Amino acid sequence: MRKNILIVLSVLVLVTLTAMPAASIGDYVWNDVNKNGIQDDGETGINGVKVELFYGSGNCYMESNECASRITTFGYGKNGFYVFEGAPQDYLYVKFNLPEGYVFSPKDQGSDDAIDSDADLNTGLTEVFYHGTAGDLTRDAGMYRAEVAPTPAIDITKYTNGDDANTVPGPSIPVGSTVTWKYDVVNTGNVPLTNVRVTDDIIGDICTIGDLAVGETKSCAKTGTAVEGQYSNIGTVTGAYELRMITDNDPSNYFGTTPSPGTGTPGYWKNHPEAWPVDSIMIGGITYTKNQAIAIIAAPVKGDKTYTMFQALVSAKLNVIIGNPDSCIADSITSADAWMGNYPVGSKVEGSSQEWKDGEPLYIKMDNYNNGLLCAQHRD
Ligand SMILES: [Ca+2]
Ligand SMILES: [Ca+2]
Ligand SMILES: [Ca+2]
Ligand SMILES: [Ca+2]
Repeated sequence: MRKNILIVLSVLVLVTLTAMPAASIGDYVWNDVNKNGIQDDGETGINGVKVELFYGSGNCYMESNECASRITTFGYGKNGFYVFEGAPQDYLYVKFNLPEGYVFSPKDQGSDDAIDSDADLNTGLTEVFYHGTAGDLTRDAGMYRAEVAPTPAIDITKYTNGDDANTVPGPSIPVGSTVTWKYDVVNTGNVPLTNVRVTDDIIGDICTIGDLAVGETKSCAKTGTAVEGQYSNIGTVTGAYELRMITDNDPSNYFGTTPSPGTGTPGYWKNHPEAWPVDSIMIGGITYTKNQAIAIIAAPVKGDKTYTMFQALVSAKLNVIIGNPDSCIADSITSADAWMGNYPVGSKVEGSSQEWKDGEPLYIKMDNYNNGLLCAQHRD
């Protein structure tokens, strides 16, 4: 009950107020701006607060088979109003449910129960009181917005070509192509920040953002040219709240790759002598000139598998020499070289022989490699 109720009553709501049923319990939840627990002039009601009524036993007061509750609203000339009409004559208490972000005012301040707060600071419960026939509109709750401690915080996410890429190796990027680093900065605290700027441990200054409001995001970007191998850099943001400095950092990575030239088959190496990276090649411990090797590749096989193995091995070796990855084929090349050491070109190994049973798996592996089916793509 507000202390200026008489003024209100006399001016506006005489008729409605006097119509309030007897034996009502109410009636007010207010914004106690000065936090003193007293309903002062100028302090206004808070609508939308849930209020419940209980018996002293702890059982709720029932209406229509449900626990009775009210939501504070405008009524009888004021906001923050609630009333339980026709409440029972019994020992009762009221529960005020604190809205998010509010705290209760101190209870039972001063000597006038009509203008104080009655909610327990922790539970929101009034004390148990006996409710007679007269009604009781002194069951009020003061509350105010809780002060939140300033918590400056900032977050940076750094991307390489759109990839957060926090762990190595990160995306593969062809050497010489453009790399774009993006730095997203968010004010994740509850206070605005000043002097926000972004640097990079490799590139240096990235940008000056300046002021950054709570929840605001700003982005900066920088471009460069991809270099070979593993590249890692870390973006760092700094900002200030009053005299406090805050910072965050985030890495990203890429791996600069040189595109492999692609593999060729025996047919390719036979028809493109200009593409050979060497003038001679050693097969099975014997050195062949380029022309000799091409002549052997071109020669009819006539059922002699040594020619088949020779073609595949020369091609595989050339494909590795020109820069194709060899992790999948190096062992097979070594074994095929040893096989050719035992069975040189022209030694007439037949397809049905044990020798070819030993050699054929090596041949198949190299043939797949030369056709771009293993760890290197075909040159086409
Ligand atoms: Ca007050
Ligand atoms: Ca009181
Ligand atoms: Ca009161
Ligand atoms: Ca990152």
